[in-house]
Amino acid sequence: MEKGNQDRFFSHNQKKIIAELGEKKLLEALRKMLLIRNFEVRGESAYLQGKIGGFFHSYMGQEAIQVSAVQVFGPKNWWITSYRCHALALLLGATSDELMAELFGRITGNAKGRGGSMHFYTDRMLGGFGVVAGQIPAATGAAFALKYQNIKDQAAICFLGDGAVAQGVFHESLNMASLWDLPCIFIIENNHWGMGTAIEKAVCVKRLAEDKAPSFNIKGYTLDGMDYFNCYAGFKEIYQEVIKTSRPVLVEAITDRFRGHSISDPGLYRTKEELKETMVRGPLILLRDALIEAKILDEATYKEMDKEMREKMIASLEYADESPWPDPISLEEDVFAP
Ligand SMILES: Cc1ncc(C[n+]2csc(CCOP(=O)(O)OP(=O)(O)O)c2C)c(N)n1
Repeated sequence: MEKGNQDRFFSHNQKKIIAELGEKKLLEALRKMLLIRNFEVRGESAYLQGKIGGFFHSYMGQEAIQVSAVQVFGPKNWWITSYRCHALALLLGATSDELMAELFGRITGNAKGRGGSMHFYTDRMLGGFGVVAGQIPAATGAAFALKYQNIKDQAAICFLGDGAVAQGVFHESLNMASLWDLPCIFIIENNHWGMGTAIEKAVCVKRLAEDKAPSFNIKGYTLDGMDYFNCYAGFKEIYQEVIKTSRPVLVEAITDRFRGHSISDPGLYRTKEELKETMVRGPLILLRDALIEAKILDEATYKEMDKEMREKMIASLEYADESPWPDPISLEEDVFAP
């Protein structure tokens, strides 16, 4: 499949970013990626053992985007994403214990075991959304609230999949955000597939941000979503601009998911070779190799970091497994119905 758009990537200077960030922050970024990767791997295996029910959408392969975004923008903004929400919750301070317990449906879970995989949240994350594109107007509302309250050093950051771009509410929200000068950063994580539908069959333009943005009179950017450094550089410029101008922007981060749409998707619409090709250029490998080359990391330290995260996740699995189930008597609590 033609991936296109590479010629449009934001230009960045990796050496400059390495010097600017320094060893501590770079290793922290790698650690966060390993945290996410290990959470997904362990969650997936628990699912396959029948410990987890419902949906499970893995973020594996897309880690560079949200890791760099949270690092650049800082947690103190409004954040929102789709059902593919495990990583963002981890990055915004939810513990792997509470998230794993949520997947297990336990009372100690992030949403008391009621939400499951698609509905993680934190005090700054307005949720994972199960309805495709449902988070876009909510993010626009959060940006409106910032403007209304005259809060000038924050933005609303909205992640969405490429499949959400064809929804009407995407267009209504971006039109309104532009008309009203709302500080909203809309980030399309283009992993090329909406379930089993290729993006080329769903959206009529090639560059999702750069082709669409002019119709809303806003700026559009294309980032290499596999490359932490490219995302970091792009997000840095974008954030400064949004805070300065209070104008929305549209970003496309081109990436790949390493798993099917959800855990029950065998992914028959793409070949094993295609997947292998994309996995050798995965975000973890790219960042690991760059840090090794810069002499910030060695292979042994990387393995140690990975092991540390694996053990953390095994402890979270035990925590979840030993946690009590919600009492059925509480079933109607926190349910809002007219
Ligand atoms: C309004 C709506 N229509 C259809 C669905 C079923 N559905 C769930 S995920 C999905 C694909 C979305 O793909 P994309 O936006 O690219 O996100 P990705 O899963 O790739 O992260 C669809 C069609 C839904 N949840 N909501």
